[in-house]
Amino acid sequence: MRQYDHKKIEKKWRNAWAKSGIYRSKETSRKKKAYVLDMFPYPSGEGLHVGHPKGYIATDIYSRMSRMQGKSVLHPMGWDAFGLPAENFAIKNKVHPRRAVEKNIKRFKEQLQMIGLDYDWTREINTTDPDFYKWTQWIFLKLFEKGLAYQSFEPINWCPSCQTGLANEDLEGNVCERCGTVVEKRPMRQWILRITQYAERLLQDLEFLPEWQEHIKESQRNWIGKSEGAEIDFPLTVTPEKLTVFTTRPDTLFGATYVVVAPEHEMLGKLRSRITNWTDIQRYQTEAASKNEIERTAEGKEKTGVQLQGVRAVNPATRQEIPIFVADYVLSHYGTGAIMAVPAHDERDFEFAKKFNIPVIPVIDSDGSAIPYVGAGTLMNSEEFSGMPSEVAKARITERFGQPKTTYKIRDWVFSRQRYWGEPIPIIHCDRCGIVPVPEKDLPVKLPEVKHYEPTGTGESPLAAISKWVNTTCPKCKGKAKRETNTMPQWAGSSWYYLRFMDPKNKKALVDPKKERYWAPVDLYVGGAEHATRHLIYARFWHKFLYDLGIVSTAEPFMRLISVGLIQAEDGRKMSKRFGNVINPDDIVDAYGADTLRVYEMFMGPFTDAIAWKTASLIGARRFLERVWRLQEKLVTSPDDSTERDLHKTIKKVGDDIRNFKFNTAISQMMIFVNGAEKSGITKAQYRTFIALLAPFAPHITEELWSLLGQRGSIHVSKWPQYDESKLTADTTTIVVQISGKVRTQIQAPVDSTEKEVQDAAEKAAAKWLVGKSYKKIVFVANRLINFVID
Ligand code: ANZ
Ligand code: ZN
Repeated sequence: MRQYDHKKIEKKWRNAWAKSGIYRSKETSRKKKAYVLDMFPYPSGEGLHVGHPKGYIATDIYSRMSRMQGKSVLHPMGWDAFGLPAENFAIKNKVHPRRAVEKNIKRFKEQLQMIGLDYDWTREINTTDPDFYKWTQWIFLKLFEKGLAYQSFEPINWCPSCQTGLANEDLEGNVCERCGTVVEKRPMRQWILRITQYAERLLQDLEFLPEWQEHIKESQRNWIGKSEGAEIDFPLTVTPEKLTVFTTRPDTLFGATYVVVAPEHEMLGKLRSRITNWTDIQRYQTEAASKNEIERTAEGKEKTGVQLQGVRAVNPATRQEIPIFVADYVLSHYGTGAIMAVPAHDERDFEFAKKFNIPVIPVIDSDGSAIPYVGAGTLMNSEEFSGMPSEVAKARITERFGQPKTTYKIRDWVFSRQRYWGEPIPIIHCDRCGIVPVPEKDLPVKLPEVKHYEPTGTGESPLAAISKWVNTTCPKCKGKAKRETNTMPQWAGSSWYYLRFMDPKNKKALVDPKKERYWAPVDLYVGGAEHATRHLIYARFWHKFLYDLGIVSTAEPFMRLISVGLIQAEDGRKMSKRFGNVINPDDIVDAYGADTLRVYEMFMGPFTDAIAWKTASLIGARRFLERVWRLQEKLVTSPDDSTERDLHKTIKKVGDDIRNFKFNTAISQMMIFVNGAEKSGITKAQYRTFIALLAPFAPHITEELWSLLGQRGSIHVSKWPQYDESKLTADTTTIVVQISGKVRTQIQAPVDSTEKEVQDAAEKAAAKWLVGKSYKKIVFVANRLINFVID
C-alpha cells in the first residue's frame, strides 16, 4: 500500500475535475434542483485566512451530497468588488481600484480552488464588471420609473473621514461602521430608495421563512420596527392650527399633561410670531442640532427642554390647557415629530415632568406599584372610559379623539455615495427637462477612467471633475445636460447577484425567465451573521420589487438561511492582520492537505458557534484520514454483522446531520465506524459505501480511494448510499435472564450494553423472583446472558 500523499493526490484530482467539468450546473427538467449559495466575498487585499472558508466548506459538503442524491446543483461563486475598501486601498497605493480588485480576485480564486470547493467557475460573476452592473443600473431605472427612487435634500448622515453620505444601516450607534468616525448630519442632494413602501411586506413575509434562524428574523423585525397606535390632534390656543402627535398608548390620553415637539418641528416656525421667548427656542434648536440621535435619546440622560411662551395646547379629552415644550428627546423623523407626554406612565416623560414641575396624573390603575407605571391595566380618571382594560380603551379613545396609525422605524434607504468606486447612477440632469433617466439602450453607464479617486470633500464625487464624462446631451431634448455623478453604495450589487448566477452571460435580460423558474428560490444561503439586517433586508426589498415587476417568480429570495460561527484566532481574538494572529490556509493545505483542513473546520464544534482555531488539533483530523486510508489493509471477503449495522447507522446519521448542518457529529459517527472497521475488517463494498459518505467532507482522498478500489467515474457523481431500515433496528440483542442458573425470562438490550445497564433492565424484568433476595454474585456474559446467583 502506498503512503497517503496528500500533495500528489489533491493536485491530481483538482486537475481532473477541472477537465471533466463534473461540477458544472445544468438546468435539467428531469432532476430536482438545489441552489446552494454562499454570501460572495469582498476580495480584500489580505487574501483568505482560515476562518473565511468555514461557510464555503459547509455549503460545499451540502451541495456535494445533494448532487450525489441526484439533484441538479447550482453552487456558484463571485465577487462583491465595489466599495470603499478597494477605493481606499487604491488611494493609498496609487493603483486603479480595478487593478487592485483583479489582483485580489486572482489570489482569492486560487485559494478557494486549493480547498477543493465544487464551484461552477463558468458562472463566476463580478459586480464591477460592466456586463454585470448594467443590470444593477437597469434595476435602478425601474425603481425610478415606479417612483421608488427619488432625490432628496434632507440632512443625511455624513462621515467626515470617508467623506461620503451613509445610510442609517451603515452606522454603529453614531459612528461610521467602516472607519469609526462620529457621523454628522449634513444637508445634501441624495438619491433615496423608498424601502418604507415595502416595510409591511418585509415584515409579514418573515412568517413564511420557517427555515431562517429566529434571531435573524428578530433583528429584521426590530429594524423594521412596526408600531401600532394612533395620531391624535391637539388644538392650540392662539391659532386654528393643530398639533398632531403619534402615540402607542392612546389609552393614556387623559393623563397627557403636556406636549413636546422636536426642535426641528415645522410648527415652531409657523408659531414664531406668537412665541414670546423665540430667542430661547432658537438657542435650544442650535444646541440640539449639534447632537446626534444617540446623544439625544440616551436613557438616563438629563432631560432638557424649553417651554413655549405665548401658546398652549388643549388636551382634547380633558379639554384642559396644557404647556407645549420643545425638547430633544423627541426625534423629528419618527411618528409626527411631536408627542403627548404622560408622566404617570412613561419613564422619560416622568423624569421631564419632575424637572419642570408638571402635574402627574395616573390614568391606569397600577395596583399600588410605583410611578411611573408603564404597563397596561384598568383605566381610571378617564371619565366614561374609566374601568375599561387598556386594550379596549385604546380602540375606543382612538375612535373618539384620533385615528389609528401604524409607523415603522425603518427609514428610506440613502442610496448615493460621493465616491468613485461604485456603479454610476444612470441619470442625466437637464436644465430644461429636469431629471431624465438614461435610456435602457445606453446602459451600462461605464465608470470613466480618472486620475484621482480621492473624495473631493465638497460633497461631490470625484466623477464631477471629469468634464468629458459629465457633459452629455439630454436624451429627451438633445440639449446640453450633465450626468449624475453620485455612485451607488456597496450594497447595490449584492442586492440581486444571486439572480445573475442563474444566467450569468445573458446579454438581453437580467435573467432568462425559464432559468429563473428552474433555479429560484435559493434553497440554502450561508454567510456571516453581521448581514442579518443590511444585506438581507436590501436583497429582500429588491427581490420583492422584481417580483412585482414579474422578473422573479418567488416572493422571497432565500428559503433557508444559516449564519456561520466565526473562527477566532488561537488567542481567542478576532483573526486579523492587525493582531498578527492570522493563519493562512495555504500553509495548512501545504502541510496537512485540503481534506484535513476541511474535516478539521467541520469537526471543531457546532457550525453556528464561534470557536478558536487550534493548529495542534488539526492532527486529529489528519490521523482520522490516515486511518481511513489504511483500511485498505483491513479488507475482508465476508461482512461482519456489527460492522454492517454500524455502516447503516452511519449512512443515516451522516445524511441527517449534513441536512441539519451538524457536521461535527457526522464526523464523530464516521470516526466510530472506522474504529469498528479497524477491529473487525471491512469488505470492499462496505469500504466503498463508507468513502461515499466521507466524500463531501474530504473530496480528494475519497476520490483516490474510489479509483484504487477499481471504481470507474468520479465518486462525486456516484449515488449517495441508502440505508436499510431493518439493519438499524437489529441493533438490539436478546439476553437470557437466569436466577441461580435457571432461565426465568429474557430481555432485549442494545448490542454491547454494559453489565450495569443489563443488570438494571434484568432486575426489573425478573423482579418477582428477586424481591427480598440478596445476590451472592452476578454472572454476566456480554450480549448473551445474566445470571443472579442467590441463596
Ligand atoms: C404617549 C405615551 C404614553 C407613550 C405612555 C408611551 C407611553 P415606539 O413603541 O418606539 O413606537 N414617541 C412618539 N413619537 C416620538 C418621537 N418622534 N420621538 C420620541 N418619542 C416618540 O414608541 C412610541 C411612543 O414613543 C409613543 O407613545 C410616544 O410616547 C413616543 F404611557 O405616547 B407615547
Ligand atoms: Zn432635456
